[in-house]
Amino acid sequence: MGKSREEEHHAFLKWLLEILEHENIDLLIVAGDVFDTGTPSNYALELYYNFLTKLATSSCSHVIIIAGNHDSIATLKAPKQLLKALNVHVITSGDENENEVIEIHKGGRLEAVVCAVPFLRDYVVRQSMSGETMNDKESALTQGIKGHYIKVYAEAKELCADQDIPLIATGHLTTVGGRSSESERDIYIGGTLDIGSDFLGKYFDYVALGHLHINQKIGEEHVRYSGSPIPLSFSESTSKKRVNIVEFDNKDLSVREIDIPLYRPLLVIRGDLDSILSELGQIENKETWIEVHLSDDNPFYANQSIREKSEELGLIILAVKIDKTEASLSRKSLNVISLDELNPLDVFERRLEQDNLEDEGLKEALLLQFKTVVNEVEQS
Ligand SMILES: [Mn+2]
Repeated sequence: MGKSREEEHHAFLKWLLEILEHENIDLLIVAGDVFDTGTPSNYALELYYNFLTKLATSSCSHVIIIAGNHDSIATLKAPKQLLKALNVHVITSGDENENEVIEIHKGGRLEAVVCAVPFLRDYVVRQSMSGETMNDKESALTQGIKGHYIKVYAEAKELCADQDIPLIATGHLTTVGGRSSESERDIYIGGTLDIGSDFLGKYFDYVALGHLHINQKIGEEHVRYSGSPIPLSFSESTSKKRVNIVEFDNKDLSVREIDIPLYRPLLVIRGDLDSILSELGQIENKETWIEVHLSDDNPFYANQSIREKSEELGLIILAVKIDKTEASLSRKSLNVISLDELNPLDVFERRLEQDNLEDEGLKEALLLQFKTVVNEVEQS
């Protein structure tokens, strides 16, 4: 929506450094989607490197960063060797040439082994599809990903030998039972993953997951998403952002969720014109970013009044959306408010709608094709 999140990123990383010091953290895991785009801006790159440099001189002596579906492999990979000198392990693709099994030493002793599995792209999944332990009913995708985890688990197990140390895994995927916030992208096209805590949880003592934006545990205490550090859409405006602090006493685990201070609130308000105007009048924090969901008989007039009122009050409204039922009634007067609110898939769906296609199968095939193309563009 044309707004920078730079201040929020700064505030979060500053807070995170303090927490890492204060809690005496040995290992920081970042479970993917370091950047939102394959070509991050200069300020974002600078922030990333500055943060890692500061970490190198802190008490947190190990960092593991995996690539998510939004990250460009090339961008993360370029400084990989350099960062390794700072004890920062960056795992980008998980292909045959990349070692994902990382030993965590402290005071000369092996303290833990991490299977740092990144978002597995199609070509990597295909490499592990010949897994022998799978049953025929599972999709090839699920089989490939499970096969990959079993392979790294076996490697890690060998490193542990008979030592009683924690085995940790990472992952960047949607697991069965995970709650999404509607702003995450479908990452595997044309296939639903059948991977849950029963699978991941049985191999590993802790599983640090990324991709879903909501902090949550999946089925078991030791399979968790950290969630995103800042709300990434208005649908996340009421969910608390957190980091997970995981403590091991040999293999005994305890997890604490720590709230990340909210630098800039997001707020969704709903209703007709009168109720929205009165709610706007009560907003105290002028830094709040606001999204309005309008249900009003005269949305065009209401939209204008809301914009004028917010200007008068010095408030920042990022979007006024017409509630769906109202939208269909008033399609002629106010079709789409702003292209900023739509993602490419929304635009394509709207275009499809105009054609009134009767063949549902054709419609689905077109959608699937479109998603595949978008995915290819985003991953290139
Ligand atoms: Mn992701």
